[in-house]
Amino acid sequence: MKKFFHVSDIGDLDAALREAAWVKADPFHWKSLGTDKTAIFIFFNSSLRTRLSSQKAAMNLGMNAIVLNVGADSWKLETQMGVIMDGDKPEHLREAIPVIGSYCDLIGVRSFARFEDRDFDYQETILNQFVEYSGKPVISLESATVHPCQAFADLITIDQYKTKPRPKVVLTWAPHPNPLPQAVPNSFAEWMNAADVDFVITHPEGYELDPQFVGNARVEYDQMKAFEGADFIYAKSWASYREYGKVLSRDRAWTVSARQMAVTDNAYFMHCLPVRRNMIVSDEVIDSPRSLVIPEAANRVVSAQVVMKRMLEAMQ
Ligand code: AN0
Ligand code: CP
Repeated sequence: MKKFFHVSDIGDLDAALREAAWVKADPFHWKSLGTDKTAIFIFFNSSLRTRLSSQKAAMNLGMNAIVLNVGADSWKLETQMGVIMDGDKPEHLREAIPVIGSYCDLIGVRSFARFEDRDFDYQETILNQFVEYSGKPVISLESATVHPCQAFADLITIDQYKTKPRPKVVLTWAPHPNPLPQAVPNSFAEWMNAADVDFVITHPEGYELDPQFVGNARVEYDQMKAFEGADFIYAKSWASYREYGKVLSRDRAWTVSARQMAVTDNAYFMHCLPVRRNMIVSDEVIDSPRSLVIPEAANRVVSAQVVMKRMLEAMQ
């Protein structure tokens, strides 16, 4: 595996889920795989789970893990090609990437959508430069359009808690004061479309995701209707794709509460975190025994470890 962006990069999902169960049961089994290998994790944006779970997964595999917060710990990096560098950024990605590549065996990068130019974001301009110039395998730790380590952890969680062979899974938009990236819902949709689940997406008009991620999923604009009989509710806020980067609604009727959960089939509640309580989800729902947010976050170590394990195996 030279890069991990999309569900197609992991291959057969049943095999990936079997491997995840094995990694979860015996995390230190592959401790010698990473001996004398180094992972570097580059963060252009804040993180709690991704940086800690990536480091933990690398350590479980016996690797050395180095984290760099761009700007805070390093020079500010210019990312646009062909610019006159007379501003506040002393170094260009074009040099920084091969330098980083020369110090490690695999690279993880967090670089959120900027919402300035949809094409720049949707072409994954930054991450693709890492792929092109580092010479090392690259993992998206949430890039402009995808968050595959999250979606894989979400699938592992659903697989772990499902009580039906084909559960109903609903992705619902929820309100938030700020415009948030589409990476989490894009990847969740991509992975659910590839998995054996009955998948429904619900959001207000104007929040349609990029069709390449929606695929054949059912889109239902009536949130209560979408929730009927659901086994898993996955909440997330995102900014508009059509009116790129805009917040079109802050309607708190979309906040997931006991009212909507009542029409589900006693559904589990999921969210990738960080979550704003009583904006995305009511205290009552997130604090209920049906909330999976903590085990879901714990599975981030498992998904990251399966991905890095496969990358290390390919180097042998
Ligand atoms: C980010 C997002 O919505 O993409 C990270 C989520 C994992 N969330 C925030 O910026 C609050
Ligand atoms: N879910 C997730 O990626 O969280 P962080 O932004 O804290 O890494």
